[in-house]
Amino acid sequence: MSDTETLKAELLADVEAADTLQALEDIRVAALGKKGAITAQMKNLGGLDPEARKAAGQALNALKGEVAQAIDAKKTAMADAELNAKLLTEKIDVTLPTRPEAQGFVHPISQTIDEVVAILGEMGFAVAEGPEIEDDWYNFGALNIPDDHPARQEHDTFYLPGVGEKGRKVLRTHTSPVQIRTMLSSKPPLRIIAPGRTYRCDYDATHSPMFHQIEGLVVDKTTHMGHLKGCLIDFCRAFFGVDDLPVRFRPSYFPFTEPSAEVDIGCTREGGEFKIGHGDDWLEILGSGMVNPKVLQNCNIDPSEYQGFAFGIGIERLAMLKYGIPDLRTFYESDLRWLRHYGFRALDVPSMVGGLNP
Ligand code: 2NL
Repeated sequence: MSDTETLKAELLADVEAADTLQALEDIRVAALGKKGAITAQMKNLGGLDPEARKAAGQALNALKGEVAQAIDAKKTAMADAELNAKLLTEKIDVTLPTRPEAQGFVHPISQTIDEVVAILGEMGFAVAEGPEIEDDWYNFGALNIPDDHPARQEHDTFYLPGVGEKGRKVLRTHTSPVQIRTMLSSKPPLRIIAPGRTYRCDYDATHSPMFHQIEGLVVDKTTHMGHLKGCLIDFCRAFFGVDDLPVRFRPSYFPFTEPSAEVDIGCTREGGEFKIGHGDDWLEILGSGMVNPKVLQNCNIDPSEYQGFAFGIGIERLAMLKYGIPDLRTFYESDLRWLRHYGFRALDVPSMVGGLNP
């Protein structure tokens, strides 16, 4: 056997016999390191004649490769053996809770819309949607809001450049145009709610230029004021989670309803303390009325055959009252600490099953 072959046999036997990563590393250094056996033989090549040097050089290079490969293979085998041993002894406890992960929060506006939709959905209302950029007629004209009504003034409504088929373009100031569009596109009986963003040119402690509303509309042949009252009393009691919540209907005026009523709930304001649910004071929470026959007519519904009731609810106000949020402006500041405090876990899905206020 040549020197190279002897060295190869020795090194491969050493690798085979090694039983720790450190032993393998020692072999690598002893063979391929600066002062290693193969390196030493490489250095001797200079003394050989060219023919012999070429053959010996090739053999040494091949040996280097084989030894390095044998060490790698052994390393992999050792890692596999270690893993197999671990798998045999370790068990995974699938009953352990998962590790906590950063989770987002549902914004109180979204939560409140979901709760209102859950209550009214249970009563049989279907959700309807429509564009936030509207034509003047869907937002004002169809609703019997006269041309000189203060709401139409430039300083109350965001007008956009351009004119649609039905008048100037506006950012809708309420979600009523969704109901107008639904009345025009489908036949009564109707029972719909329209939640969404609305816009008015107004900004102070209690007004934001963008805010949220839910409006409701029922149209049928026998719909009357008693339905309006029953529906809204049930809604207020379910939303605030107070079974005997006092609810009061106070005469009011809207161009799109006749008669109109504002709805108040019982509360107390004593010694700086404010509480919903009982007491001798009242708090306004929504507006309502029987749909003005002119509005039905504008939507091609015959008012001698059909009647309807409608209502409008401001979401921000409901959320502030129910969840004790003192400042309207904080809703839109995107402050994550605020959201962590006032927000809801994604799995707190509002539903009437088991009540909204567990
Ligand atoms: C309020 C008042 C209200 C309506 C909205 C309505 C919609 C159609 C026809 C008739 Cl399509 N009425 N909506 C009716 C009464 C009151 O909102 O104070 N909202 C915060």
